[in-house]
Amino acid sequence: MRNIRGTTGTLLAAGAVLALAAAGCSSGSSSPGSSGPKTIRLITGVKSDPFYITMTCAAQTEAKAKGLTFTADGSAQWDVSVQKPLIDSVAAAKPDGLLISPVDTAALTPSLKQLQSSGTKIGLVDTSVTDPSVGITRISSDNEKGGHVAAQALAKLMGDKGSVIVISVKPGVSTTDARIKGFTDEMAGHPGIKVLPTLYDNDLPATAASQIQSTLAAHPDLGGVFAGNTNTGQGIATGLKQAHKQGLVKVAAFDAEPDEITALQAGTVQVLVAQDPAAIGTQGVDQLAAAFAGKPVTGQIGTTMVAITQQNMNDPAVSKYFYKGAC
Ligand code: T6T
Repeated sequence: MRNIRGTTGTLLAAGAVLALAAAGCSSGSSSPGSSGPKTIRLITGVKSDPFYITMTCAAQTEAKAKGLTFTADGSAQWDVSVQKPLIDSVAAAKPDGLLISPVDTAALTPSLKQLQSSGTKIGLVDTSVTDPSVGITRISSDNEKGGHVAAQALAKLMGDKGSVIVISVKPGVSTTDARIKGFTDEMAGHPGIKVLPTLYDNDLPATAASQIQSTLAAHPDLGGVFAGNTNTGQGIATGLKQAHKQGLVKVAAFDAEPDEITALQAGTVQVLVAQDPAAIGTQGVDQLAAAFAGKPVTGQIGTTMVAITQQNMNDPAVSKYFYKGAC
């Protein structure tokens, strides 16, 4: 197992039982700073995404342990027009704290700044925004480092030759943009490998499946693919099987949700760069709780990643990083 430690890599077990409703039994405070139990709201990138489900489980568990009222929600898909109304509805509730995975590095910033100026403390979990004035804490994997690791693994699997392509979600997502940067920077050191232009699938597996098949048709020497996240990894695995190229074209994918684990077991995917969404969720709650108590807050927290292969996936120290599709 290779632990890819972040700036302050923290190893925490994944969360337990999921309930996307409020955790606390008492009502939250009516507005930031008022008396009574503090209220934290969580808005994830995509509600059904196992990465965010695992993060929500852990945040819920930590909030309950600290006596905080906790409610989680998330977008139905990776889209600013879907996530912005969620932010607006949270603003109306005036919670003491908001943990959010913004689906864009800039488009949601005005709404978040307005919420912050009304007294809600904001923690950016997983993704972030470009404006440094937003949020009292930013917690995520070292995504650029993860991109480097994926490229190193893929180059080795490809025998340092042939073409490779990156397929990811959409431009303007802080995490996947960083992964692409790390990957392409690393590949620049492998002159025998040609990096094709990056494709974006809008987080739709079916799009990724068709993109990989059209890439195969146009580039017979395609030897490797880097999938920027779970849905992309799923789609690429499907597309390679449909083209009967599974195992022949090597795949490194970010994340470790159930379908990706199945693809790893089947040999359709060779490397998964798993994150620790549970630690991100737990740390998010801890930092807001510290702020509520007037204690020091850590502005930037990097969480652990693990490179998973068929060789180490049955090690409990590795399999504990598998994401939950339903807690
Ligand atoms: O890869 C994770 C997350 O880190 C990223 O920001 C968006 O996609 C995922 O949620 C996986 O689908």
